[in-house]
Parts: sequence; C-alpha cells; structure tokens
Amino acid sequence: MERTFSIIKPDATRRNITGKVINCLEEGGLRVVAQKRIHMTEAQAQEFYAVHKERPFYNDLVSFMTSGPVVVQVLEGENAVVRNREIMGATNPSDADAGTIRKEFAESIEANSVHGSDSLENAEIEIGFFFKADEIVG
Ligand code: IDP
Ligand code: MG
Repeated sequence: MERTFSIIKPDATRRNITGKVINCLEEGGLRVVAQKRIHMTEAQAQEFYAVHKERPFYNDLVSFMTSGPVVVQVLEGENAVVRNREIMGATNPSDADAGTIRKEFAESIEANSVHGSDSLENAEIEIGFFFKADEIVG
C-alpha cells in the first residue's frame, strides 16, 4: 500500500467537476484517505511549485493555482504514485491517452485539472505540506 498526493486544480473546481475527477481516481483503484477544499495563498503556491521556479511558466502557474479553490487530497492504493499518474495522463492533454483525466477534462497544458506527485519521496513531502498525520484516515 502506498500514498500519494493529489490536487484538483482551479479549472476543475470552476467547472464543478470535482466529483467526476474523484470518480476516475476511485474507479482506477485509489481511495481518498484525506481531502479538503482550500484556496491556496500565493506563498503556498510559490513554495509548492518551487522546483519549477526557473521555468518560463512558473509565474503563470502560481497565478493559475491561486485563481480559485482547489481540492487537496491524499490517495491510497497499490503503487499509488504511478497509478495516479496513469489515471491522470500526460501533462499536455493533447499527448494524454484516451480515458485519462487530462484527456477527458483538461483545458490546456497549464489548466490540466489535476496534480499528482511524481515519486514516493515527493508524495511524502507534498502530503506533509497540506495535511497533519491525524487528518489522514485510511
Ligand atoms: P505534471 O503536473 O504532469 O507533473 P510538471 O512538468 O511537473 O507536470 O508541471 C507542473 C505543472 O505546470 C503542470 O501540471 C502544468 O499545470 C504546468 N505546466 C507544465 N508545463 C507547462 C508549459 O509548458 N506551459 C504552461 N504550464 C505548464
Ligand atoms: Mg510534476
């Protein structure tokens, strides 16, 4: 059993499709074990995406991620990190496989509906960024 960190991004909360996104994750074999709807501050978004701060899209990404509410969540399942990335699909929706969240729902390479940790190590860091241990209930 593994845990990973997931965000339903502002493009998805704006279109009221959080349930559809969560359904894809659950149907894909993952279980939501922690969840909250928050409006990220600019400082939180800057820190969360600090790894991308030299990239040309960093400032736009921070603006996008603070443009509306998001749903932060912890997902649990077998190979949860890799499984979540499979269910999400490629970063750019035009490269994403049919049936993936990003193919079905993403608006653009930036407004691509979901975030998912890219490694077990980052999953632990990202979970700790938003959740206390007693907020995670398996
Ligand atoms: P990932 O979300 O698939 O792991 P990353 O490369 O880690 O992709 O990028 C983080 C986020 O930054 C993406 O999900 C997307 O919202 C945004 N992003 C990535 N590449 C671009 C780009 O070329 N233009 C605009 N936004 C981008
Ligand atoms: Mg990433």
